[in-house]
Amino acid sequence: MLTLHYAPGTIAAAVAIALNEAQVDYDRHRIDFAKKEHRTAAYLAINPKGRVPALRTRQGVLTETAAILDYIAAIRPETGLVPDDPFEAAQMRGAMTYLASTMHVNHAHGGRGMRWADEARSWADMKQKVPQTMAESAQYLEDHVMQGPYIMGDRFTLADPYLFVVLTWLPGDGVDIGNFPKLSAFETAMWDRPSVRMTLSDGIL
Ligand SMILES: N[C@@H](CCC(=O)N[C@@H](CS)C(=O)NCC(=O)O)C(=O)O
Repeated sequence: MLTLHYAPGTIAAAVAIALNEAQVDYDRHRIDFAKKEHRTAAYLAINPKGRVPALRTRQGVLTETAAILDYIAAIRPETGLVPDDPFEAAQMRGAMTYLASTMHVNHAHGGRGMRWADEARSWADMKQKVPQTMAESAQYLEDHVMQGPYIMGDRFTLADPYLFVVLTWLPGDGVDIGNFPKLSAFETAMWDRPSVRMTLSDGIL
């Protein structure tokens, strides 16, 4: 049985949605950020980076959202969560890599400034920039990535739960998703998916 280590509202929700989409049963282990459970020796033994998600498998622990999503698609190939065409599969992974390396990092500048600087005034400066960088990322996705209705057009892929969770952060980051019609329609449609509803009722979103 797989075990997902998650904290509510984090990018771990993308993994939960993908597991639900693929109909993979899994155990849920909540990590309480408020109690700094992610910094305890017990959790650092699971993920030395002190982050979520982490997915325990029979072979060991996987970390990094994009890699975990790829694993889920690989153990359930029949769900078709990765496009068959190599070019399209790479386009999908390009979107996921952008979310991981750029947009998630923009978001983290709002509350995790201590990763990059020691002075409180530097954290405040980084936080102030978040509405701009998140809006710029959303505009890039709207104009160049989102084919609609899903990222890869009609086909639901691994990149969709990833993007969806990042979009749920926009209001808190001071960005109005209404300025991005394709992303907005996508987010609305995603809330109706049973996989998303289950993730919400499980308290993971
Ligand atoms: N590159 C990692 C980033 C994971 C990450 O930063 N997760 C955040 C929650 S969204 C976290 O665990 N933050 C805790 C911390 O920074 O202390 C991934 O994509 O899985």
